[in-house]
Amino acid sequence: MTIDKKFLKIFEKVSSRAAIASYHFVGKKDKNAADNAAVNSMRTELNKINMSGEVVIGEGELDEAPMLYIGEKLGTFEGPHFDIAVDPVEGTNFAAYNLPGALSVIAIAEKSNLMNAPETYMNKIAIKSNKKDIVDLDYSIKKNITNLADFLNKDPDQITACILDRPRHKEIIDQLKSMKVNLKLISDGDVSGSLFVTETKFNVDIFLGIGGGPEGVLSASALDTFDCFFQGRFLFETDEDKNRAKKMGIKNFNKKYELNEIVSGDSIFCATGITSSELLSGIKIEDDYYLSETLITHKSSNFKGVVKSKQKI
Ligand code: VTB
Repeated sequence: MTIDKKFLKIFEKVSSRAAIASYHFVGKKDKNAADNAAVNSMRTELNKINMSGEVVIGEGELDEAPMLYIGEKLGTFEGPHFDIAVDPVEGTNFAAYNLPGALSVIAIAEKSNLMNAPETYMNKIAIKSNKKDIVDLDYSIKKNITNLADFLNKDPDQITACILDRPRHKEIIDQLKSMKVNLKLISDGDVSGSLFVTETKFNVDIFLGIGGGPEGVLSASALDTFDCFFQGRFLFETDEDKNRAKKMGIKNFNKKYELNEIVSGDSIFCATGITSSELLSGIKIEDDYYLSETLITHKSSNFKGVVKSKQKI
């Protein structure tokens, strides 16, 4: 089974309308308002679609009663069954402070093909080649960089690594520095961090480090059509984390997930720029229209491209 191509346009609309909704709060120093607007819009648009959708990555779990909670059913219930992962505003700080890189993100897979992930941290690693054994979460930083440099026919000082700028990454960053690897430190937004490995023009050879688990599932979906390598391992720190994970069907807390264990079968991924970045232009207004740019991928048709859209204000 594959996901019909007609859904590309349909989900592009969901993503771009959420970005437009959030755009109204860009620079207003209110992360929650920017997020709520996008969440509301995504939910309304998703409920119009002829599908039986279920949120597997969303704004939280049922007991927290958010909209787009994990397990929420969406759509008209007429049409294909989909798993849905959303991050209505990836980089809420970016939106609130009008900084580059805020995105509205949605990923779709056929029912039971997208990982239901708890809201814990995930250790991640991604490169452009889908060849195994070049990099691995179980290798040392030194081995990963040396292998990658050999594979790319470069020296380590010609490699660029993207990583969230966090104190927890001090050791990794120190090791990268000692190998003279170039760093691209990001303050938020590790879905974008992963997407930087997809094209040489972004000049990032490897994305690594610990970020959100839900963002890890979205990153794997983002890379699915690009034939990239992605691995993730959840970090369960508390018993509560472990209990939540158990409820979601996770038995081995130390398991390393390969990209195709996180997302399998056919998939669609859409990310629309809210504020501009190297990846995508943000929302703009021209005459009476909102202009948006959405990165869309579709695994079965091997479609990947940035689609511009124009919607009447
Ligand atoms: C990342 C990043 C997000 O949170 O997952 C990060 O993608 C991880 O959490 O944009 P910490 O901030 O606790 O490190 C964000 O930066 C914000 O949700």
